[in-house]
Amino acid sequence: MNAAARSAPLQRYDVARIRADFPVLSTTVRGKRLAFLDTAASAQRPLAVIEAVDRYERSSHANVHRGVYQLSQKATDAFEGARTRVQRFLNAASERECIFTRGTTEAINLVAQSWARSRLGPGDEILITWMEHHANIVPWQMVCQQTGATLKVAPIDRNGELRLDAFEALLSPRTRLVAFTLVSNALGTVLPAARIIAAARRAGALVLVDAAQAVPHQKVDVQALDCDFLAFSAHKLYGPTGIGVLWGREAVLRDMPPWQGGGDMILTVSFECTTYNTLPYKFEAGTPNISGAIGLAAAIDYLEGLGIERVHAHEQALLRQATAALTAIPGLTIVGQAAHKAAVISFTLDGVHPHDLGTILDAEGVAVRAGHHCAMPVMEFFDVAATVRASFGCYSDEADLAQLVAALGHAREVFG
Ligand code: 7TS
Repeated sequence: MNAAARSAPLQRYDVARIRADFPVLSTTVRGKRLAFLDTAASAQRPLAVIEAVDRYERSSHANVHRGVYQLSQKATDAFEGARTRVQRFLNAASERECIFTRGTTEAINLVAQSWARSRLGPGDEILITWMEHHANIVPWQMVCQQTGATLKVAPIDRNGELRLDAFEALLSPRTRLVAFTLVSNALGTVLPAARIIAAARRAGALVLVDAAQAVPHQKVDVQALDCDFLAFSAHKLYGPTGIGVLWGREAVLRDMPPWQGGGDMILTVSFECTTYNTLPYKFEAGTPNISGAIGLAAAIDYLEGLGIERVHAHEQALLRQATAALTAIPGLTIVGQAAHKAAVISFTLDGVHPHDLGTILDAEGVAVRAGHHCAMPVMEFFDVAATVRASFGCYSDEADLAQLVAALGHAREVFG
């Protein structure tokens, strides 16, 4: 085979072949083809992930870090191999910086309860944006109550963009932490991370990046970003539920107290004095989600095998088509019109409650999310109770979009 022929399959994004990797996509819903447009809530899993977990469960399971016997060593190698895979995925300086958590939510709570709770007090400020998922709001509210620190919120505009001028004006020497989402789950907005982080640094604040909606769509490099913490969940990245990652800069993590006590996070325990384990184990109390970590590593392999840039280009093409098609529907309003968006479209349809619309779409085999998307302040800002949200992934195709548009036409007929 010559070089051109070898590289040929890489040139073409074969969405039909990719769809075949996801067993659920060939199932039907109420006798209709499934148009799965809720990837932002949780992505479907490819066979590569399902089989990696299955292989582990069948042949390699034992508790990790404890056994002297071969099976336990095999499980430990697989688990720690998954950590190394995460380290390369994020371009982290070391595996010690990659902590397994239950997901993004737990990762952010870890930073709130370990870093923030042990350091902040009255007069200190945490700055977030109006676009955050509840997971990047509530843990900060809780720690502000515990410490007397203050939560500040940078406003957005009618397009769903962060108002950078207002954000920068809210920064001051009192700002100890800036926590923001790289991509809004409710609006699709891609935030200007470089500018936000540079401004936070000038103010002397640490930076936490919520990358839950970013890692499936764009290359995320923690060293290039120059942040201090970054969180994501495997299940939005074509991996299993119940597993995610907190990446933290080693020098910062080293000085943080543990937040949960138990097995694995200790070196020695006596009733007089307990000493804590080194990184990353200091933050991983109890038996971890071993099969989840293995599934996550397989999901990273899968996505990188497709090429994140190529997935991104495919999703952006679909987003452009979807934006044009939905804009043409009378009475439909797209909520969130930022210049840079990930493959998420939130919308409302005049005269139809989003929940009713979601139910009608479901009857047509179209799976979308209807609700506040755990971003109630965003709904309040746009003065809507809820939206319908269609979101795309590597396997989404034009047939999904056509099915959505046809179902929306049907909904308009039903509601006159
Ligand atoms: N941050 C963002 C930006 C999110 O989109 C989500 C989940 C989370 C944090 C929390 O992630 P978890 O895995 O810990 O739950 N977002 C959504 C969503 O948009 N629909 O369902 C879950």
